Amino acid sequence: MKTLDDITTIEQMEADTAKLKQIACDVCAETWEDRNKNQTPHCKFGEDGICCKNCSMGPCRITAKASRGICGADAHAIAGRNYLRTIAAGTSSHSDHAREILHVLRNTSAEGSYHVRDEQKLINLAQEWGVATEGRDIYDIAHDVADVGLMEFGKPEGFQRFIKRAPPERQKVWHEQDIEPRAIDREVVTSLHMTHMGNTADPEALVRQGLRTGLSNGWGGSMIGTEITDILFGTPTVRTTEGNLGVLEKEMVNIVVHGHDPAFSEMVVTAAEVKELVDYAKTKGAKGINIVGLCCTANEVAMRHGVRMAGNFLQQENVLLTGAVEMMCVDVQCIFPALAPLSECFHTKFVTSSPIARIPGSIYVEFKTDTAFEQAKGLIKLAIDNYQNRDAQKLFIPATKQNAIVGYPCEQIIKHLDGVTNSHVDELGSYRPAVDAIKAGVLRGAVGIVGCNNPRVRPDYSHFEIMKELLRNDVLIVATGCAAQVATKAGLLDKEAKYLCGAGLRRVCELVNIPPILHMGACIDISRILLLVSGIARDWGVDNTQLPIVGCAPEWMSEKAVSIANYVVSSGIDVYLGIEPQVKGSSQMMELITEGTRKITGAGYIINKDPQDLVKSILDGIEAKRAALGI
Ligand code: SF4
Ligand code: MSK
Repeated sequence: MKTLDDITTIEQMEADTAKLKQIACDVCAETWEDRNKNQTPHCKFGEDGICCKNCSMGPCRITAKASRGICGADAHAIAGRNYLRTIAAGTSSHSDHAREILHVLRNTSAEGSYHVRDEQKLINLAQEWGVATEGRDIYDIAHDVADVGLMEFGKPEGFQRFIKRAPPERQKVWHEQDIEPRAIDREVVTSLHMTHMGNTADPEALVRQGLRTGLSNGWGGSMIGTEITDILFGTPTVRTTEGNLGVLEKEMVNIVVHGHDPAFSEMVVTAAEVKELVDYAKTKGAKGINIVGLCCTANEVAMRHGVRMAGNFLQQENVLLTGAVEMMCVDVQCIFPALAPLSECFHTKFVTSSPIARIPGSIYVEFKTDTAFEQAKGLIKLAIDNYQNRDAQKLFIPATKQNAIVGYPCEQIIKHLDGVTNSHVDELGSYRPAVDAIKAGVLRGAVGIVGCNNPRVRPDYSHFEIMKELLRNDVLIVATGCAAQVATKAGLLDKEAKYLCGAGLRRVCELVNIPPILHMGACIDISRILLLVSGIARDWGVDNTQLPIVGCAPEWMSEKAVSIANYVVSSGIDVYLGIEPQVKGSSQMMELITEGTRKITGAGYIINKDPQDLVKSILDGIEAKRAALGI
C-alpha cells in the first residue's frame, strides 16, 4: 500500500515549475508569473466590481466622493450588473459549446467522421424528449434529437426540458420563486438587456436573474452538452491513466490537446491511432505518437480513451516550456493567447481550430464536421514532420507523474454501488447504499470540488489542502475540471490513496472498489454532479438542500465558474469559494450572494481565502446538515 511519501506534493510540483521557469528565462520567454507581477496590484475598482462602462457617459467608478455614476447608478447597481454580466458570459460559453456539439450530432452519419457511440443513451433521451424511436434508423433519431436540443436555446415559450429531472421539491422552489429557466439564449439576452444603461438598478432583481441564467446553464446548456457528448463519443467508463508533465515522452512525437470541446480532440486521438501515421512517425526516428491532454479536454479524452493528462490550467505554459511538444491543438476556452508567442520560442506548432477562439500567431485550421478526420490526420502528419526540428538543448521533461483512475459518471457510480449490495431497484439504478453510508455516519457527507487554479492564491495548494482534510474526515469527494487534475497530479485519484482517508471512507472505498476522489469529468460535466445529488435526494426522500453535500471551488477564475456557482446554489447546494466574487464594493451584493439567496433557493456562498478555514467551515456545514436531518 502507498504511504504519504508517495504523494506528489505542491512543493515538488513547484520545483518542476521553477526549473521550467529557468528555461523560460534562457529563451527570453515571458510566463503568467511575469505578467501577474506586472498586473499587481490589481485595479481596486475592478476587484470590488464598482467600475461601470456600460455607456459612453462613463466609465464611472464609485469612490468616497462619488457615490453614484453619472446616471445615478450606485455601487449596488453597478456591482450587481457586472455580476450578472459575468454569469451571462459563463452561461454563454458552456451553452454555446453544447450548441456546437448538437450541430455535430445533427451531422452524424454511418459514413461520416462522427458516429453515434452510445445508442441506448440516445434512445433514452429521445424517449425523454418525445422523439419517435420505434423502427427508426439511429441516425434519423439522432438528427431529430439534435433539432429538439437546438430548440432549447431559442424556443419562444416553456422552460428547460431537463428541469424535470430535478427532485419535485426543487422544481417547486424554482416555480414559486419564478426562476425556472426559459430558453438559454433568452436568459442570456435578458441578462444583457437588464444590465444595459437605464435598466435594472435593484441588486436583488439582478441576483435573481443570475440564478435563473445559471439554471439555464446547469439544467440546460451544460446538461445538454454532457448528454450529447456521451451519445457521440461514448459514456465514460472507469479507466486507468497517468497525470502530470512526466506523461510527455522524450522519444515520441508529443501532441497536446487543450480546451473543452471534444469534437476536435476526439478526431486527433483517433487519427493518432492510424497505423500508417504511427509507421510514418517511426520513419522520422520517433518511437510513436503520444497524445496528451490539458485542462478540460484532458478530462474528456482521459475518461473515454485513457489518454494521459499533462496538467491543468496554470500548467499550460509549462507544457510548452519542456521543449518536447511538436504540436499543441486547441479548441475553445481557457487557452492563453500567450501560447502563440511562447510556441515561437520552441519548435512547437500551435494550432487553433475554432472560430470562437482565434489567436494571432497560431496556425488556424477550422474544423468542419464533414472533413474532421482528414483534417486531424493532416495535423498529425504536420506534427510528425516537426519532430526533427526539436532542439535537444531546450529539452527538459520533469519525471513527475502519478497513476490515476478516471471516469465515474453517474452510470459508473451506480454500477459500483449495485455491485456491492445488489440493490438495483429500477432502470435509473439506486444510490441507496451511499445514502445508507451517510445516514450511518460511515461517510459524513460528500463534496464536489471543481474549478480552476488562479494566481491570486498559491496554485493548486488550496485544492490539495482541502482534499486531504476532507478525506481524513470521511468525506467522499467528486471532482471535475482542473480541480480533478490537481488530484491526478498529486496521486489522489489512485485507489491506493485510501490511506489518506478516515476509517469510514477507507472502508467504503474498499467495499465499493473506488478511489476516495471520483473523477466525474470536465467542467461542463458538473451537470453530472447535479444529477448525482438529485439522485441521492430522490433515494433519500428529501430535497437537495437538506443533504450533507456541498460544492467547493477553492481557486476558481473563469466566468463559467460564476455561472456554475449560480446553478449549484439554485439547486439548493451551498458553494464554498476560496476566491471572492468581484462584488465587494457593494455591501448589499455581498449580503445577497452569501445570505440573500438562502431565502430564495435555500443555499448560498461561503467565502474564505484561507484553505484551512474554508475546509473547517465545509466540515461544520456538513455536520450542521446532518444534525438538521437528525443523523
Ligand atoms: Fe456611468 Fe451609468 Fe453609464 Fe454606467 S450606465 S457608465 S454608471 S452613466
Ligand atoms: S478548464 S474553466 S480552468 S476548470 Fe475547464 Fe480548468 Fe476552470 Fe478552465
